[in-house]
Amino acid sequence: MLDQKVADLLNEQINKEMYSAYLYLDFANFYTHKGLNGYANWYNIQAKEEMDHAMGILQYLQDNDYAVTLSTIDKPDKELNHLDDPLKYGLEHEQYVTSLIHTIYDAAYEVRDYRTMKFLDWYVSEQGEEEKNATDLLTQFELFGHDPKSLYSLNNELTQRTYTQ
Ligand code: OFO
Repeated sequence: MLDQKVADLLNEQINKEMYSAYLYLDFANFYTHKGLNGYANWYNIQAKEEMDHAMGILQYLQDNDYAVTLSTIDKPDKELNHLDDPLKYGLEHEQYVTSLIHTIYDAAYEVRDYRTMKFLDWYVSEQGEEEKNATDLLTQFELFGHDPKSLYSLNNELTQRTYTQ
């Protein structure tokens, strides 16, 4: 039986991961309209990964006999004007999600819920990777993105990303 507080936090996290997917779809949509299909591809795949994260938590709660409740997903509220806006917001968002995962981990640790801590280990590592990817995307854009030829190459590189579940 999962601790109520830990389980409730995990349940809320499903919504946060779904929101992340929605936010990244919004970023992909922005880049599609700007003609940058590589950046759009990157964020479309990112959105799918976020859905996977949500489904992983949903499954974990179901496997532990918790009655999941789904709630409204907020509208993505970032105003996107400049080409690097999604990159900046994306990094901020990943840092925020890392703090959410750590809060759940803390709650699990407090009640010695080793099963949930082990389950969350994957999410802790994943957040490390996601923050690194978001930082790299932003750094590369800041270094090269203001020159059209370099932006063309950066965008092309990002078309190569494929989705693996
Ligand atoms: Fe779910 O990893 Fe990003 O937010």
